[in-house]
Amino acid sequence: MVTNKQIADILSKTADLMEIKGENPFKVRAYRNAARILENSAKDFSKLVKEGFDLTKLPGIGHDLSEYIKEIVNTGKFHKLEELQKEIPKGVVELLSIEGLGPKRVKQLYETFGIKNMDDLKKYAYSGELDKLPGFGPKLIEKILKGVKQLKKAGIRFLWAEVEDTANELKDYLLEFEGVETVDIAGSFRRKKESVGDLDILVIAKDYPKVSEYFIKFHKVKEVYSKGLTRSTVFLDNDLQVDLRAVAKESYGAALHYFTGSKSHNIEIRKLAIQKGLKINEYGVYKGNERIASLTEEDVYKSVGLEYVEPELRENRGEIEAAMSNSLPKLIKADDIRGVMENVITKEEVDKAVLNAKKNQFEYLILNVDKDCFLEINEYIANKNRDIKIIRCLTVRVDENGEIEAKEDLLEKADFVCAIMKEAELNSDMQTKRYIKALQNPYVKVLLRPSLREVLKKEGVDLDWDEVFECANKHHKAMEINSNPKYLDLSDVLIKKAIDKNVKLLLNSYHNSFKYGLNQARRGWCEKEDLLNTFSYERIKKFFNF
Ligand code: DGT
Ligand code: CA
Ligand code: CA
Repeated sequence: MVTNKQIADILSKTADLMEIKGENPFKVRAYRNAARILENSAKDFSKLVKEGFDLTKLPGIGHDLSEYIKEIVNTGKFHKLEELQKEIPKGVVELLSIEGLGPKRVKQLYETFGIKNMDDLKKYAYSGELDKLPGFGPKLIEKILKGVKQLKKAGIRFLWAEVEDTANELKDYLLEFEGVETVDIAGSFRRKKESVGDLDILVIAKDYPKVSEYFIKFHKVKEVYSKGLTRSTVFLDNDLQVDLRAVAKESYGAALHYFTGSKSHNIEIRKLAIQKGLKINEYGVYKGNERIASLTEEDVYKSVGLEYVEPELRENRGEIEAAMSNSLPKLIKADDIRGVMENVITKEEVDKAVLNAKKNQFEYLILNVDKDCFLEINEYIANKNRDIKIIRCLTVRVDENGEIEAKEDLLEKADFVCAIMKEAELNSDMQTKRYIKALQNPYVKVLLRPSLREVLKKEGVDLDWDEVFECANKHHKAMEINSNPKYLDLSDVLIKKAIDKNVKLLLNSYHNSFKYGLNQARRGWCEKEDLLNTFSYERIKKFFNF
């Protein structure tokens, strides 16, 4: 379902681009008004459209806009915006994110100097030529310079797994310094989000100025952006931003809660506090002038009537209601896992997977083998006892029509069969049908890389997941959580949806990377019973019927 906010964003983005292009100002204003109406309306526009309600009956929405809103609700896209995005260079649009630059000024910059991206803007801003433009005073130019400097880097995001080592190294580095008592990396990193924008580090230290001197000498620091009395910001050699904040011991819990976020979780907690006549900020929870909680996060939650919420759940996806009614999930832990699936192509990879499984003290190992090397690997497994139960899984591809591409005699040789969908350009309806057909195939037991997404790179397929998960549940089929940090497919949101529909999940590791999949599972509210990897060998056997 498209939310009002999403529709409004599309309309106001369209208005921005129309203005940059120099279209009729009255039309531009009509789009902006419509966006505002949508954003402030208590009615759910998606629902109105689906119910066939005549939108032109609402103030401020004429015939054209009504059609546009229908298009956005029904397709999730807007043709006019897509046309404008083709016409106007992407870099020009990005200039809008600089504070002080609206569409009018961006248009001036583009038309007068041909400035079409951040780099152009930076050059002109530093050269002093911008002040030739009417309305560009020294204050605005200073703002632009600041914006360019911050934004260039703030725009990039990193995979969680990509910053993991650096984050841990930094934590150890800080803990080594005399007088540093506690170090925590808060923010999205603590919430184990698949990608992070920057690192937010909190420290309790006797002498913060000395710690911050030490901090900026960390060997990966490339640039010191700011150094203040309680906060410093640096950029590392890979352009990762790191903020260091000094926190007082007595308010550490409140600060850790505040800087762990997410922002929308914090906002909901604050609302809850207000309802109880309390005030909450990064220093504590207050009743009038009296501080009633601040030392630990548990204290903070307790003071607003909630049980402790694990960081991975703090995304405002229902965790606050669940905490209120003591019905938070008992999140899965690494200890619960009795075996993972590993992808192998070569014999060396088989040996390595066995070694890792033993190191992890697993009861069994599921080897996932592509159909092209299945027979060879199968023989290799059969001819050697490895002191661990091995389950042999065959992976086959599913074509555009939902048919699997493998001969029956090969399918019979595996303990169970996984399917992966080939990419296919289909509309949402056809895609859903294709998935359902694949899931109804009696051989297929698990769907791999279900959405074919790539973190930060590619959105997953567009289809009706409710329908697909209902079908999976009905036919007893499982969905993969691919642990490769580049994929993490299913995503946290879809894992939660799958669990809500009672669909079982299977962790697939990639060179022993299952902890990333596990993080994602926790973010998706996964409990022990939801994950096949927590089943005993006998139970797995029963589930897959081999
Ligand atoms: P990121 O860095 O984009 O991956 O995401 P976060 O969640 O780490 O966000 P960041 O670094 O901007 O801020 C860290 C935390 O600080 C955030 O999760 C919640 C808190 N915070 C930041 N700004 C605000 C705010 O305006 N209001 C509230 N309530 N909390 C905020
Ligand atoms: Ca952050
Ligand atoms: Ca930050």
